[in-house]
Amino acid sequence: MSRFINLACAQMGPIARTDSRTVVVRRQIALLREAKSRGADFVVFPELAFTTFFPRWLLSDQAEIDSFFERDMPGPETQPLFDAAKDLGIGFYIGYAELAEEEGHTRHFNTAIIVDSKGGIVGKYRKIHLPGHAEPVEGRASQHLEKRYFEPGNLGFPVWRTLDGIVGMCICNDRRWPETYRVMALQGAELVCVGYNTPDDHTGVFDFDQFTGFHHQLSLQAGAYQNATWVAAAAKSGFEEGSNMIGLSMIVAPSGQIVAMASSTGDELISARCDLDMGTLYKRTIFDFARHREPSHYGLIVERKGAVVEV
Ligand code: CDV
Repeated sequence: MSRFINLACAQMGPIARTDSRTVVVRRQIALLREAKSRGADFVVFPELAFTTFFPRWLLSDQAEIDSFFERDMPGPETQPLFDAAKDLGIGFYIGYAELAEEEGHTRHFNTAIIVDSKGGIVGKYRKIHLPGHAEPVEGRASQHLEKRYFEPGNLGFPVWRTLDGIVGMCICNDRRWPETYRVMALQGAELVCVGYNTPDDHTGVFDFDQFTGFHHQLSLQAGAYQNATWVAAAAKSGFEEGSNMIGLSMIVAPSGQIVAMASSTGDELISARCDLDMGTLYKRTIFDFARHREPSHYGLIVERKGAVVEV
């Protein structure tokens, strides 16, 4: 059995602080058009794709902070992206900073959505694993203040029936955590979409930072293989406002193999013809969760070793 989709990742080069959303959306539409010319059904855009990666700065003026957030999706400046996708008949995943009025107060989330080929929002995910700090770390040349600007997502890791398959979402740092993929895989995920912004000095410790590209690849390839799912990952990359952001956007098969990878750190489209049924093979054999997983035993093993982990 085969269920092919033509999948693309639209890596985006740097976005300057002064770039308007109109300018950014124009670049995204150019990438969508290229995707169409390659026959793509679906395009994955990066995390926080409409603005520069503002959590690198310590900002205290709430109005300035909120200027990086979207109150409506689509809004007046982002609507042209939805219109273009609908005209081209292509669906997409995109990340943005979401300002929501919920439970009687204003809330800030790092969010991603799936939009179908008719321009309708199919699903929303809010980033759960927020890296970095709420306050600047003394002595660090660069900061990562996501914990200051966002609260952890409150929507879990759902999956959606779309693209003739089962699709899930995560955002950037989520891709390093095994539970991200496993929670979606337990719901049958066949494709996990991820947008990211990864500076090449994200720990501030060279011994770790020198492996930034490797750890990114390792996380995606292990996540795909161990969960029998395709993974499509799109970077915001290049030298953005003083920060070097890795590229390496890639599409990984359920075998763990990279089937497409970006070679630049600018706007670049990568694509691959992906058989969603490839994961089915793994799900029926080595990763048949129902037959081989032993969750009722995991707790016993942890207890016997005297670990402090509660399961
Ligand atoms: N935007 C991110 O979540 N970035 C993190 C860095 C800061 C560690 C990442 O995991 O790539």
